[in-house]
Amino acid sequence: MRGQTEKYLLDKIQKDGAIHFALLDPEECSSESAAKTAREVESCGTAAVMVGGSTIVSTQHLDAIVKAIKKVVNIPVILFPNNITGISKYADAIWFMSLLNSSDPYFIAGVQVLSAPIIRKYGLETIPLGYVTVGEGGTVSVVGRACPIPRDKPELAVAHALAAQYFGMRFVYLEGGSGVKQPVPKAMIQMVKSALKIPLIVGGGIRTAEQAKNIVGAGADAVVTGTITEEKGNLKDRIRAIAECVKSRSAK
Ligand code: 1GP
Repeated sequence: MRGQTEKYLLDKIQKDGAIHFALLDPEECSSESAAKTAREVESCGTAAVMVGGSTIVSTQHLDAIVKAIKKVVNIPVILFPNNITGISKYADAIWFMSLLNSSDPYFIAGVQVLSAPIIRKYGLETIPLGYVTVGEGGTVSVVGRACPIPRDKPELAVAHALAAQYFGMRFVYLEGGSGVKQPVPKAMIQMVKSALKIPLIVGGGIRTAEQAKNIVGAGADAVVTGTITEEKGNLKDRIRAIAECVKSRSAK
């Protein structure tokens, strides 16, 4: 049962070759700045806004941010929750995600069990996602008690991604970690993509159009950028360049 947002994402991947997601961390923005950024990224061709972060945030603040974004954009707002506090009834959908390389059952299935009745109550669309951290792994690996896949062990990333697919998850996300120095390696993306039949999302440490081009060239169906939306400078130009590179899949 695919919902409207998931169908939109799949159609867009089909039509554009690959898509860009802008990730907003509720802890790093106000409702006003989130709405402004969302409007800017939408005008640059970004497919959807993801809202979430690795550390604690108040659900009240999250609600205010999602509502403010929804008021000004037409693209979907998809929750990217770190915990049960990452759920807002005002979003279009939620990545129903399991951190597959966590050593803590809470992050693999526990928080999902706690969240399920709330998600049902809110009528949120769920998009099942296998989430795997790689390399430096970032804050998410510490918080989620994950053992990140070493950069030179692509076969382990393939094993995790295949497990996600065999579980019936409909997307896989290879996460380098927010703000890391190096994005997920090209060879790992290539190997995972060639084994998978479901769309592959890659994020973490992507700051330039050139990097985004390499990532989609290696086979990613979607690229996530977060940190650059928090930086000073011309966001529109940077996001437009990334979104255009992603769309053209010119490096493939
Ligand atoms: C983090 O993959 C995302 O969950 C985005 O990473 O902040 O480095 O863009 P950046």
